[in-house]
Amino acid sequence: MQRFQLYINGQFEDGGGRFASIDPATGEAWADMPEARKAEVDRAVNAAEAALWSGPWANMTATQRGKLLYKLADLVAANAARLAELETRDTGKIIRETSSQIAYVADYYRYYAGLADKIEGAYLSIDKPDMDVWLRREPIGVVAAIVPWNSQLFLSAVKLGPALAAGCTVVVKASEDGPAPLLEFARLIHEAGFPAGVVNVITGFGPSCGSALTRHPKVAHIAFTGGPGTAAAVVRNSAENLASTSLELGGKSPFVVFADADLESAANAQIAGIFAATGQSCVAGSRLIIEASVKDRFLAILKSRAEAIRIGEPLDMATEVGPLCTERQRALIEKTIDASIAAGAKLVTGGRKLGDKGFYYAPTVLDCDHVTSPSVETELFGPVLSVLSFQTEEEAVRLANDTQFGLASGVFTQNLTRAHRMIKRIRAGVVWVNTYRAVSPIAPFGGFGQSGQGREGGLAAALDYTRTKTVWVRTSDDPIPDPFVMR
Ligand code: TXE
Repeated sequence: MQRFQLYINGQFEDGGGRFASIDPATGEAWADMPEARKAEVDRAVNAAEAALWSGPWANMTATQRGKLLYKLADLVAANAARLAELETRDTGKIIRETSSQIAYVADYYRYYAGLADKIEGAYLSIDKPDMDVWLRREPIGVVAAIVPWNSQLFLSAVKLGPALAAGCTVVVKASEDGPAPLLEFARLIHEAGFPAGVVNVITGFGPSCGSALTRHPKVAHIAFTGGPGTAAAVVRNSAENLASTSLELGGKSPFVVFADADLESAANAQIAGIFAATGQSCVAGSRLIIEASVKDRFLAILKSRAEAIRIGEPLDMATEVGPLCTERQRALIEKTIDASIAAGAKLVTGGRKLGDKGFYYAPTVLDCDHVTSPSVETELFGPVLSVLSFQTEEEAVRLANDTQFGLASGVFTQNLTRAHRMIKRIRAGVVWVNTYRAVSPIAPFGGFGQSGQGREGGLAAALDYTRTKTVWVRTSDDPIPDPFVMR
């Protein structure tokens, strides 16, 4: 079995325990993982705290920090194929997706490398004579970055990039499900020459490792991606250290198609929107809201596309949909689909486990019109599309917003004024019009409601990793008068 290590204070080590990582394509253990427990979390946070205040990182210019980030970006690009293979092996995300996504991760580091020396303070026109007052922007402190199993290199880059650009130090916790790519990425941090303690990469279980990290008194900010239930625990933990939090929590994103849309094009976007990453994507367009007059036509296209998808070995470049990452996830999907069918939802296609090994589930389309289906409400994080239809624009808006989540949304129409009305009325952090799933380091990303708070990506994200220090300098040489003498 391949063996991985933690990275704490510039050293690779075995951790307080070990656990086996499962290959989702076979259901069998393939790698031996290190487990960080409270002692390792303590050492990682202490190392990050020490590196923040003294030593080479604390004394580096922002431009030098940027150069290290550029070097890291180059190393990610050079090692993308190897990292992609590890992610595919450990999480089941197909190789054609991990290869392109990890190559793009390098661009996220480049974007924040360039930003490092463009984070500015401010000079204030203060209302008092003989005073210079300005704001310094300083790193917020030690950051705990916690990621789930899907896209660990990408989801850590949107935290590490801005945090390091801002001068913070970081403890990254990889998910216990599929930590291989992130643990391997630590070798690139080391090779790039980041001083010891600036980036620590650990993995372990939520109740022990995650909990110790999020309540650690030296953690100043927690950047979390995961499920809403865990996010609530993280926020409760942060009541102990008063760390600030940013939360990216997935969704149940509406994919709204009007009858005037280019249906072929919208169907391609919908297929990618729900079946890419086997549906294990926070922006999955998992609720199709289709104008009733074109519903049958659109579902016929989706059915034939879904049934033609090549399902197979995730490491095979020809595979289009792979397994789910965990049996736990597949069990949740099965249970919810059974309950939805019992409630009256109709299977258009899929709705069953595939194969006798690994965690495969067929791409599934469920017609949930006029039914209270659990599949419409629950984030399934799998290849399951629930379909609802509407007669009027008003109804489309109501259905789109009928969710506790609010991360992403898609609107397909050729009517310009309607597109603008929908953009304004949909309650979600991202609206894609006649496209879906586009992301960029330049564009902020994040949700409303149960989809979380805070934004990742873009310039503002780097500022979120800073805090201001207000500086008052008296510029007069006159002595300060005795405060107790009346004038
Ligand atoms: O995520 P968890 P799970 C949704 C999706 C999925 C559900 C549960 O619907 O079905 O969440 O997934 C760490 N303190 N998303 O259970 O538990 C954990 O070790 C601190 C949406 O796998 O949220 C892991 O590193 N940390 C989402 C990370 O939190 C704790 C992506 C995420 O795990 C902790 C993933 C604790 N008490 C799931 N408990 C998206 N936004 O894309 C666990 N963790």
